[in-house]
Amino acid sequence: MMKKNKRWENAVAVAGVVLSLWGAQVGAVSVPMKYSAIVGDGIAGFCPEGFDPDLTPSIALIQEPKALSRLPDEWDLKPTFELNDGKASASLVVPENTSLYGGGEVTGPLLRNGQSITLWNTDSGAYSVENGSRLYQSHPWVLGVRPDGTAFGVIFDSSWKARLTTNSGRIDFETEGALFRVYIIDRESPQAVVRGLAEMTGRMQLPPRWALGYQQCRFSYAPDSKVREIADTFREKKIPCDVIWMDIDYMDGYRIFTFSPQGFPDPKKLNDYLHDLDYHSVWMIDPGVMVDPDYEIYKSGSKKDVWVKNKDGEDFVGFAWPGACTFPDFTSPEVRKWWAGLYKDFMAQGVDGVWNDVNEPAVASVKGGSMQGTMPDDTPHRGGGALPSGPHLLYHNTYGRYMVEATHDGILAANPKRRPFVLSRANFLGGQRFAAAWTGDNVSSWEHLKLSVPMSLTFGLSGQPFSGPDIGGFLGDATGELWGNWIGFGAFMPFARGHACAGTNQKEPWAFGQEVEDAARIAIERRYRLLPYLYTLFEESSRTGSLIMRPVFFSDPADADLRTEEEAFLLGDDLLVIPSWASNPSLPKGLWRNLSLVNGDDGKYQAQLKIRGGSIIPAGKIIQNTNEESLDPLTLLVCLDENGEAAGDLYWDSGDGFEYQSGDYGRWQFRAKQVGDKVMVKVAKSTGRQRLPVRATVEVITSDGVLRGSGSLTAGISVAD
Ligand code: MIG
Repeated sequence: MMKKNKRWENAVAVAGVVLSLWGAQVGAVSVPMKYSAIVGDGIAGFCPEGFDPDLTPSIALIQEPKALSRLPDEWDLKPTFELNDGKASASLVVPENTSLYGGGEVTGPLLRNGQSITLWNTDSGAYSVENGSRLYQSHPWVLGVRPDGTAFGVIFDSSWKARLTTNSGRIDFETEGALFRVYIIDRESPQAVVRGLAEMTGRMQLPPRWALGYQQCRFSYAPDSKVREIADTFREKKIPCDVIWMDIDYMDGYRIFTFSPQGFPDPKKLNDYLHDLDYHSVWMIDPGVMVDPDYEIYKSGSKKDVWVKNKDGEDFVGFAWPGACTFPDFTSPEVRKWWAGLYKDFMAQGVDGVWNDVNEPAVASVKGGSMQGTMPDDTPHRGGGALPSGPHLLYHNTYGRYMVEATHDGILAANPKRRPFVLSRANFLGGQRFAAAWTGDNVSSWEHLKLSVPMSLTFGLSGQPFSGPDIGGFLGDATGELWGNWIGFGAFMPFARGHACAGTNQKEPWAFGQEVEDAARIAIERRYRLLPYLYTLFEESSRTGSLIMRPVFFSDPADADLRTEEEAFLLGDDLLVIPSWASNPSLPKGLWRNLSLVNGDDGKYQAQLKIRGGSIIPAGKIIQNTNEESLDPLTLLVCLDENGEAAGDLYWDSGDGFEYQSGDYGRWQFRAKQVGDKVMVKVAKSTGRQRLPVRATVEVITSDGVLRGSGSLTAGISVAD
């Protein structure tokens, strides 16, 4: 079970100061390449002499790559390796005028040239919007786009604490640990490189459709009557909403997997209430387990010996919400199994999804101290399975990632016929396979509102397509002006949840008066009308690794003017979102037409939407939640290109479960063509067992208005000009 490995102790020393694996070397020593090879389509692997997988296991990759062929002579992107006082680093010289992106969860600009960040998952509330703030997740990955629009990406396959510097002309990845391997993807476009990253590190799984709806959270809605009141109010006010979130105050003294006897005496009943109103519920679980000899989870974990130990071999005890806590050592497969098993009874209360928080892990070392700290660097982790034992300095950045793998496995085992939904604050490159991401404790400020666009874009460019901010801002009071403007574009982000910290003002859509309430309703209705398009994008992402929210430069990677655009963004390829506050967005060339989805969606808070010439966007009707029938009627929004043609796709299935994997889905390709003064729209191709709804409406968006027609798509719908 437990993989015996003494060598990590050397690695601690590497990480420390004194010893070096390389003898008494001091200063920088270059390390020769041991081998390099093509390991995939346009993907090369590089391994330095002296690399040892027991010191730097590969964690980001879904499997050990296989050498397929020799590296061709014309392959020009080759990293060099170095040891500096025993600490490994890699550098890559990149072509002049390359635009650099990625690095995972970062503040600062979308374009990463001239930026440097430390990869060390950190609880960092009210983080600075300037580059350099430490955040909750680590992605040792850089995307480069050359002037001609061709692109490459670099995976630094190490989870050791590291510094990633993306200067124009040169990328440096300096770790505090042992040697590691590097993978470089070199392909024709940034889109193809991002798909390559997914081939290497895995894809987001298709979420249940309810997770695409609008979601409402607060730290905390408590007691349960407050939760019911919030749920009732959305329905009364006819503001669409799918999910209500339970933050830590539902617990009994912050003991995970328990419910407060006063505030939440009957969680099953509360979940039933929510389900009856067509909501789903997500409940928080933190990693820290209260040291309490009478507490079942603590007793069970102690009996199974699951806790992280300090270097003297005693249970590591740190302070978190419940006070003194022990922490599961998620590097061990046995511990993950134990953790997964805890979800059976929990999910049986009618819980639909799980939110794993403070899993950097955020640990205060002294009672009452701040939560900024974590475990000491030399805290040992036991590993097991494919993982060697190793120090916290190696495993810190993956604590949340192994936690959410176990959570995911647990909720899937508890409800094998439903798709798991997990949201995690901490994670690591590749962790998109197990959990969605939100951008942590932002602030109700204009700076944070603006930052949320490049943050989510960068998440996507780093392999995590399913992300979003706390809409409206978490910390501090929000004004109606801010909240209205935030929901105006936040409604188009992959993960759309409003949240607020304890002690701040109420931040529900109706908390700021009628004008903002009406604006919020319209913004959220627009999201729900786009559900067929959004779901199609999620399905494509789960299959190919493509992005949902995309940077504007994806529309033309060779257009230098678009490389820094971080106000406007794309949803898929066909919809451009220009937030109300965008001051001077660089927009793609070509034909884009204004798109209206809901009456009154041209108000001051609303993002401007534009549909791409040549595209067909499938839309549904306004619904209050995703349990409702969306596709009857289906609306095809058509914008013809210069040749009078357009095309688009729709994917649809039951919205949960796995039947879609055995053919219970529908995928349709639509084509539109102008013939004389008529536009003919029809299904060009379909696969899967599901049938299209009988009724469909076509809206052709032209320079002088919208032309409408309806009928059956299988027969074809003709719209007269
Ligand atoms: O120490 O659970 O980022 O979303 O509301 C703070 C309470 C703990 C941090 C999360 C935030 C959540 C809060 N949590």
